[in-house]
Amino acid sequence: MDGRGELPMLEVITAWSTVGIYLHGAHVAHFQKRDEPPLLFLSQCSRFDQDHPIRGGIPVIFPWFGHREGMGQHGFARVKTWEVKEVVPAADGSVSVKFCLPESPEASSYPPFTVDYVVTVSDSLHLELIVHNLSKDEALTFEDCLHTYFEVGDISAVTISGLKGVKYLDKVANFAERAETKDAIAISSEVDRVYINTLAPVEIRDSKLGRKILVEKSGSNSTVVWNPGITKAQQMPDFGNDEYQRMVCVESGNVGPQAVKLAPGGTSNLKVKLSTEPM
Ligand code: TA6
Repeated sequence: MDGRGELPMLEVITAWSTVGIYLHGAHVAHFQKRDEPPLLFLSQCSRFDQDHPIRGGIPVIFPWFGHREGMGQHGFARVKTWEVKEVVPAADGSVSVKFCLPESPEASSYPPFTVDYVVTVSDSLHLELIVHNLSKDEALTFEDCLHTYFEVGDISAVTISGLKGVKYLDKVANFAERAETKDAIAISSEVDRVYINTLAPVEIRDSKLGRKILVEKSGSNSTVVWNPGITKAQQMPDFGNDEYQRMVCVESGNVGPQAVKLAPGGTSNLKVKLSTEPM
């Protein structure tokens, strides 16, 4: 079906939930369980065109995270039109959709690889990013991240737990290295942190919406926590000035010092499970 901006979108409806996935970036833009608010934040100001990433939902970041001189931010996968390989309804009522990243000129500086992405929808959302190094003799080094934007009732009534004691690079303080001291992280200004060497599940407690969001992962050593705050929000053309109050990103990947080095013929699997519970 046509989504916003006439970008092709796949809608999957299960007994528990509805999901909307754009082929543009294999971008999950919407996931909602029955009788619950949407899980994912999607900006009212997002662009929906071939040249720009969608603001919100779950951007697929590959093969680099962050800024790269002359190459833009957060890799090219999020602005490519992915192919749908298969849609598989399972006996338990869940549905899996498998996408693959088409070959692209931007990949020419890397050893040959394939990237598949499997989205499984049920009463929770399962995501798997599978990178395979086709080379027989060259290692493939890359960063990957599922850059999830969560919808929250009010950012000032949200806490994030599961990262206590974990070291992080604080982008707001010029990547200064720090250690998390809080059991429950509260957000009252711009936060942009790359937590390193952590496999831990993260829980987002949203007392305004009365729900807990659980982010479980494997094949990921980094967790990124981001909220632009008011000033950055005003500087972003595809983000509403007050939308920072209704979202928080908790991202799962392998970024910065934790880039993946994949041996010839090797495969990496970044898996994330997103689920909710009432508080
Ligand atoms: O993941 C956090 C971050 O790297 C922030 O620094 C901020 O730039 C955000 O991603 C959004 O990046 P984008 O390129 O989508 O504007």
